[in-house]
Amino acid sequence: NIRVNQLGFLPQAHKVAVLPAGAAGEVEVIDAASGAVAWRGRAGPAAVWRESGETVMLADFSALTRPGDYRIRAAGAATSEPFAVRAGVYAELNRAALKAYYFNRSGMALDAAHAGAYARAAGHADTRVLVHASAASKARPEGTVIASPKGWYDAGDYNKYIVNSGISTYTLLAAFEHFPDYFARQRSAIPESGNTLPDILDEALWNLEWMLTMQDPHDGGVYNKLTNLRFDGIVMPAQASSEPRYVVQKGTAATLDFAATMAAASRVLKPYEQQRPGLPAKMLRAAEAAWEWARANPAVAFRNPLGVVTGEYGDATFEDEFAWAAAELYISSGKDGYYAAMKPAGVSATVPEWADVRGLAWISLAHHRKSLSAVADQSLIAARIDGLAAALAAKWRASAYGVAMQGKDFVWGSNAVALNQSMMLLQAYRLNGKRDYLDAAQAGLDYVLGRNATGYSFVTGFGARQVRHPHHRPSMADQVAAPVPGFLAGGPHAGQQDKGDCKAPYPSALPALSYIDDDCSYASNEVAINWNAPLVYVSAALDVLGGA
Ligand code: G3I
Ligand code: 9MR
Repeated sequence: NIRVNQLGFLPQAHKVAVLPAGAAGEVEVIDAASGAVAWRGRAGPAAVWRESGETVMLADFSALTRPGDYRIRAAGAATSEPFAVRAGVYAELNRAALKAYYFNRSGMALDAAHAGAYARAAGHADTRVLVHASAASKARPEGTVIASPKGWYDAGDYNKYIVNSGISTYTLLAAFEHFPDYFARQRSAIPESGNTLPDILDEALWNLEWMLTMQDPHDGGVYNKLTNLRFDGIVMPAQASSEPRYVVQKGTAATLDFAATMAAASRVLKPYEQQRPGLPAKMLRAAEAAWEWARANPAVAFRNPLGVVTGEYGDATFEDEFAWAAAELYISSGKDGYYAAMKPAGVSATVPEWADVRGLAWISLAHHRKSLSAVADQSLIAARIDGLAAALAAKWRASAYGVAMQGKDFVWGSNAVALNQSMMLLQAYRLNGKRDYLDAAQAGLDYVLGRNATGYSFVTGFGARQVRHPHHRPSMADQVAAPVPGFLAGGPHAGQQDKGDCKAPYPSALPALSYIDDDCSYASNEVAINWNAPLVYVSAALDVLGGA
């Protein structure tokens, strides 16, 4: 079958479809309603995509810039799903991807006015959470009751994890920091939409306020997670177990991710000081206290304590978290000591993920480069950003599928790898305007919206062949047929690490095909806040930058 981004493209975008090798080289883009030929051209040479075992050809129809609804056809293949060409083509996607965070709010009832068919009662108020034995201290012995309300559920489960909250919340803040006008207009119809803050900041605040409660005020350290001892059943939040929830062990990664996120938030919220008096300063103080704790406790790895079996987000290397926290503290506090503490010459740039956040440091430094103090090495910042983008663009250029995704990228949550690759490419495009970087970033969004080996559009509610059965407790337990919209499914996962639990068979052992649209497949079809965040970023960025 012909694979194409099922949502579509801005008029000036790079536009590519993937054709099976059996199709004719002659390709037509036709008007979806009238069938009139809008573009005619030839596909490129056939090549094998090792990741899916397919032999395919690429058709580049970028020359088609006239707005409309289209399909692609070629003899020997089924006509493609429909897609649009128009300005602002990602606005609805972006709105829904942001709204997904509202749908995953802990401790809040979702009313019909904002949630429609997905209205539900509140769950997990978390106003009486216990300090777990693993987190006990003199000031807060085991069993101490603390309040830790709000925040987003991490994913398809109902726990709240600081490590994953850090990268997710930061990515939303960065989206706003980079594209403030776009998000000043973007309305996600949340209860706070009527106030004077942009919705994306109101949404981020819901989680930031929770994160603040996860810091021990006595020493600045941050608990790894707020969790049940075991995962809740497949029930709605209000029906979840009434067993106690716990904050567990403090750790270096959680504390530094907290420091970085709070430092960034203090800066992004500064202009809104009047709406939240004292909050930006409080966040910066919290960030500095966390930093000090991590300096004194530089290698506290987190492993699930005995009896706790929920998500671990265990990470035993901390250079990247130190670098990211130092960079954010440097930018937000203006203190040169933090730049030195980052040891930037030894920090490479990589595609961000929850366990590797060094790329986020470079994103922030690059965005703020013009206002950094003299200690910052401007050419190093540019070289790191461009170096990573050049490497990704080289893979994209060499790929039979026209994507940067390759074998080792098909991890648990691979769709977010594709989008985080795009996010890094976009940083380079913003820096130096090299067109290839914009086009390679576009390919990452195309990939999750249908130009992939499964043929699915991986965002619930979007695309002609969309994911229908994500591993997401509310989507599974509510009585609504369609899943909660705006969520990105995890995507193909070569490790297939849910095989023992999920009865549905994987269709293939190949990485790019290791995906099942079945709600039992938590390793390929769960949703998660850290996967949706680059979707928010990239859809906004392409709507803004791709319009030129
Ligand atoms: O670090 C090792 C590496 O050394 C090894 O070579 C490789 C090969 O398997 O595995 C690497 O570890 C992987 C780890 O992620 C770090 O990337 C694990 O296999 C893999 O199982 C693990 O997956 C994580 C998964 O939880 C299981 O812990 C995902 O990244 C993470 O996104 C996912 O997050 C879950 C939360 O725990 C709970 N809430 C839902 C959320 C989404 O599914
Ligand atoms: O539902 C859980 C999901 O959110 C996690 O990401 C996943 C991996 O930690 O685990 C899921 O829970 C499963 C558990 O690990 C094993 N028994 C089946 C559970 C799913 O229903």
